[in-house]
Amino acid sequence: MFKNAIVRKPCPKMLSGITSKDFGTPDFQLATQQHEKYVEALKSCGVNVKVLDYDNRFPDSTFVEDTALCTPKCAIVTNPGASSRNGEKEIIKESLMEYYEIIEEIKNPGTLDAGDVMMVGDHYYIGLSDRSNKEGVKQLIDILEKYGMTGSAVEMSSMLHLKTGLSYLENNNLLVCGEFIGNSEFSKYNTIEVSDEESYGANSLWINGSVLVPAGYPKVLKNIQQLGYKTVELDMSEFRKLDGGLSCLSLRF
Ligand code: CIR
Repeated sequence: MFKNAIVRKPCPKMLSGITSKDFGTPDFQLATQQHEKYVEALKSCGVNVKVLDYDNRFPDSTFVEDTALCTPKCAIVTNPGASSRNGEKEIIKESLMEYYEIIEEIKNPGTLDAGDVMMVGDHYYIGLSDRSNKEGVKQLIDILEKYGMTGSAVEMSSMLHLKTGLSYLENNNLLVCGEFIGNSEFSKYNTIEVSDEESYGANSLWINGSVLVPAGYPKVLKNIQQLGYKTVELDMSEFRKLDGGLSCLSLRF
């Protein structure tokens, strides 16, 4: 169960955030409204939400998930792999100090975005993406083992982050999309395949028994509901324009 979440409001500068898509420029006002609804949804799942002010120095800083991994034993501040985002690690560290006595850090030459990290109990799958390199993954595994947890690297080739195409919904249920379909590392789970046309829905978010699902992906929604979860649909259009999904907008612990 998650007790806490940390989010950061989107900033006006988000218009120049990183994107690989051609979905247009985000509308800052609309993004702010969508973010408020996201916070409400987290609260409705019983989580205390700390809402951090926006920081216009970092266009992508609303995607807090990438900047830290929050485990039950310690927080690990990452070393974000995109240069325009790297400084976000300093500003998240201050906030984590309110919650954690132990804060570890991924250090150069290791890079890591925690969007590449998927938690399954006390095991963490870590994607080797363009943002997270071998050294960063190794450092993270070493830190996890120091505190009695485990980690394993997952090879990947095309997706931005591991959780762009994988979401663990607890109870052995795993949403799987694109390059991860058929990957034997995940064969022990009850895998629910997400088609390419609904791929954005593969980043759905389990919170305390409910699942937040991006609006507009009816097959994903139906499949999740058939597993017995209560669902909350959220419009994510403005964050999608910057390759950001539901999980990217919060740290949960
Ligand atoms: C980026 O490219 O870093 C941002 N525009 C999107 C980050 C999305 N984060 C995530 O998937 N965890």
